[in-house]
Amino acid sequence: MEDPVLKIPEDWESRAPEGWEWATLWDAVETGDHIYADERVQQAIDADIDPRVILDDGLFPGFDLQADRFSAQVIFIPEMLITARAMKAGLALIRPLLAAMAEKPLGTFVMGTVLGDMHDIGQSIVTIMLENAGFNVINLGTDVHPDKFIETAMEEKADLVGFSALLSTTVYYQKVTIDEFEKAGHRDKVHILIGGAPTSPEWADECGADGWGKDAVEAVRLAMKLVTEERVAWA
Ligand code: B12
Repeated sequence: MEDPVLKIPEDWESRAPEGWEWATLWDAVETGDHIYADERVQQAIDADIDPRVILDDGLFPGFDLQADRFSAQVIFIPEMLITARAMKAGLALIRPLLAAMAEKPLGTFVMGTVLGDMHDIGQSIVTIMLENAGFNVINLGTDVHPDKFIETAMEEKADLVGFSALLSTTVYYQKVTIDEFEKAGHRDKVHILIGGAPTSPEWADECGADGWGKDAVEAVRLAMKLVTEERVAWA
């Protein structure tokens, strides 16, 4: 199988101070060196580089390279896991900065990856972007049971909930979780968004979600629109 190549973002040189280099961070994410990834992201923050640029130009190239290799079965779970760990080290530093840029609380969003699914990079990025847009996000992590989504939505009087799924075997739990909200009598109290690579607008309709986001930008756009739409209030 052909080995995928590093995709360098367009205009990346002009989005960082002169003389700045990203190649060592690309290598660190690619090889899973989370200690260096953490150090280099901190240096980028200290150099006043916009956190969104750090994400796109600094972290994604090495991650995408490995993700393509994983899909092409050039690398396997252990290598992908250490790359994900390095990516998450960088995300953890960026998250509070983007959240601090938010202007006002727009609403409460409960986010998680559905039951049986351990993929969390995509939903973490959606979380970061929602926080940056002004949402208070409670992220329940991965492998989240429908009851946990319902319990948290109730406790937090959530405006929106989001279910991420990356496996064709776990997208089914997006529907199960929506059905559970219905059975519990809470479906009309929250707007429900779904996302993840194997999902689609058609699936969102079929499983009874209020919207589907192909990426974090779309997720934010939808959340901002839906939060203004009427719902039954939590008791
Ligand atoms: C990283 C990864 C892993 C890592 C996960 C680490 C982690 N902490 O997340 C590890 C190594 C653990 C892993 C394990 C497995 N994986 Co995996 N994995 C991937 C990989 C390479 C990248 C996924 C990713 O992070 N993408 C990057 C993010 C940014 O994109 P995203 O998740 O799509 O999210 C964006 C949008 O979808 C959207 N979005 C996401 N969530 C939400 C939620 C809402 C509400 C909204 C609105 C939007 C939204 O916005 C996000 C940001 O833009 C993909 C292949 C690929 N290239 O995508 C395979 C892939 C998903 N895995 C796959 C498989 C098969 C597995 C395993 C079953 C492998 C195995 N044999 O055990 C296990 C399953 C474990 C489990 N039970 O979950 C398959 C799934 C095939 C399928 N259709 O079912 C894929 C497609 C690879 C492949 N081609 O074979 N995996």
